[in-house]
Amino acid sequence: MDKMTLNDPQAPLRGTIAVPGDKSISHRAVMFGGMAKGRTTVSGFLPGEDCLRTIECFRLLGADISRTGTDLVIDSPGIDGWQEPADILYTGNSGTTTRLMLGILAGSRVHSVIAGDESIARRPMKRVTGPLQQMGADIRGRKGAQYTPVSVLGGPLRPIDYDMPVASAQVKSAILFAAMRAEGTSVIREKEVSRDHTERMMQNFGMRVQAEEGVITLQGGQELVPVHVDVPGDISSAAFFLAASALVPGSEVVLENVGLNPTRTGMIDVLEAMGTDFGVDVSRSDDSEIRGTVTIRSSSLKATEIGGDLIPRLIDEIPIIALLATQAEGTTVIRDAEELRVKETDRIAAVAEELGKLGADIIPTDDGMIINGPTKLSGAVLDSRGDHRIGMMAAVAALITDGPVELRGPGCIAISYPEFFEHLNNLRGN
Ligand code: SPQ
Repeated sequence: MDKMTLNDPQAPLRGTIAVPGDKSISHRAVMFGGMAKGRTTVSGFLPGEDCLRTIECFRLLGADISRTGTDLVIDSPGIDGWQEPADILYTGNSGTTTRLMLGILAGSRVHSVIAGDESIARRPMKRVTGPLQQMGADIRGRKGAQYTPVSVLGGPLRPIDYDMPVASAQVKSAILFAAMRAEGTSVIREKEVSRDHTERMMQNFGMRVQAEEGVITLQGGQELVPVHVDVPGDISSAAFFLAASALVPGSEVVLENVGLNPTRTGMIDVLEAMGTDFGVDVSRSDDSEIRGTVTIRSSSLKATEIGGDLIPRLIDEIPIIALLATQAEGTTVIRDAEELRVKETDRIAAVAEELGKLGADIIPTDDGMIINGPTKLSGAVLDSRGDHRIGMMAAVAALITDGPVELRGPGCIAISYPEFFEHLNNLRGN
């Protein structure tokens, strides 16, 4: 499916959906299960393309992984029992798989080569390979291991004391995985706290890790004890329906099982600042990941300012927040978000150009954008640019245009949300 036409704008969204599993947590569940010796089980796994790539990598390393829908059973010989992969570890479009695997493989006993698609080949890897090399990792790759393909010869590692130059959970997690295998204590300092699913899952798998005010301390050489992981729904996927329901008059949507980890809930803060009509009901906080139900109704919106330590808490939601801002009264300013330029696409350029085709008034800046609203949006031909979040932003934008939108390249949405169009149709009564 390389294009589709999105018709019938303005039809309200009504009903309840269970949000699919969190992508970040699904990757990590497979990674921890693949490293731990014995049987790990997972429920609520996201069978999106990126997470399926992670499963394939661990199969090549010798883990036996069976999947029934969103349930996984992982039987692993443990990291010290892995086999040398007979093929390249292909990570597709997944930055999380690529970067976290580098940290895991650095302290393993196998030689491997990692490569992904043309988007991954453009994304910066030195932010991970640099600190891993400081730990003694034998990593080589294109342009001094700045870009994939990268080869990793696993071996003994030194601990590290590292000040993170960028707020990135992928960099932090890759270093933490390597630090698990190093002899001694590693310390990582974050300027702004990024998502902490790796630290939480380390504790679930029986490890001791200290994380306080952006300083993470980990003693290497600890054993992982396999457990059951119940993955909550992905707030980054929920974000598209939160926005759709806020935008289309007459809508009321209930989103169940939404992960509400405080390092991920920046979107909720923005919905509040913009004056949307929503409620959050925490249903479970008895395990390490909080989850709950979010109900949201169509609302009039006001502009807001987004920057600083809020950015890592909503980095993947900025495209859909930008769409909300086009319908808000006033000028919304997004700053400190230069990381958007090195995602699956340059998301600052993609948002400004694609929404601009509909008539939105968005001025891109080096580290964000300035959005003047409200503006009337008209139908046009939009391109996902192979980026799932841009594709979903375009599909939600099509709900409020005054004519049909043709979306080129909708297939990439399956990277993080395979049931997106099914859920959208259900909520619109189709
Ligand atoms: O895996 P990938 O492609 O990097 O996914 C994205 C996304 O939009 O789904 C980013 F493009 O999410 C990242 C997120 O931006 C997932 C992630 C994680 O699971 O650790 C952390 C964030 O990236 P970063 O670079 O800030 O660490």
